[in-house]
Amino acid sequence: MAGILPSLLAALALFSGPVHAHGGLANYTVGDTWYRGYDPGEPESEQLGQPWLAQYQWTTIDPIFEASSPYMPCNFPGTPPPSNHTIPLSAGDTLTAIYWYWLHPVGPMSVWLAPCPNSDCATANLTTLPFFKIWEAGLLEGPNLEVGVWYQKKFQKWDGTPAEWPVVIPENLKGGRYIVRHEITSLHVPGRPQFYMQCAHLDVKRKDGEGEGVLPPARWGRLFPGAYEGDEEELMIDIYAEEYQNRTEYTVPGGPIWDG
Ligand SMILES: [Cu+2]
Repeated sequence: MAGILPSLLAALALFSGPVHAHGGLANYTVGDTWYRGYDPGEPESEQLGQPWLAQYQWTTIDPIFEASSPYMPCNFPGTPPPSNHTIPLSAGDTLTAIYWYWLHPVGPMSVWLAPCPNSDCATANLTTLPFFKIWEAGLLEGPNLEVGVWYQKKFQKWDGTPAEWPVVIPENLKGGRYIVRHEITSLHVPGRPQFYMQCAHLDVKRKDGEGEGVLPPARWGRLFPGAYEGDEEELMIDIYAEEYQNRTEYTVPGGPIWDG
């Protein structure tokens, strides 16, 4: 933990202001247990393959700008950890994603899961693997898109404490290995959405006596790229435009959530 905050601060200091300062998912917690993520500010050789690393590699805090990017699934370069490097938890548990100094206030956030074929997450082809959305949040309250309270704004912390994003893994989810994908989309630059995503391996157990659980029907599956057209209004919207000054509703793109 100790090394993560200073390196992120150093990275942020290279940029001129909030508009150009980015970030990402640094750690995960389940209960009191912390799972370190990949740190783009630290040497790759000290991280890839380490037994503690269950997150996919991301080498820059910069966003991906193209919804059609082949790195939309799990960021760039998206190098997977070994399949047996996982964050273990039970269906119904809360997985919390931790960020430091998340600076952007506007845009949707979502969490996705993909079951790993044959439990082998690391060899899965990320761009043909269907993900289903289990959580989403957009604009929580008005007065409009620009200055209203988005979940993204509520989530950010300016005092150096961790920004926590807790999400319940659906209680009825089938046990097994999954790729979990957290995405923050920032919309503060009109017509140029910024996609920030990180992935990790989950090993989902069933609670005693709760049965085998289920997967959502195939129609819930979305591909990355593919889940977004890239030109839909929800991504291209100019939050500062006169025509949206009374708008208090926002639809998170990518289809409905499945919560079991
Ligand atoms: Cu940024």
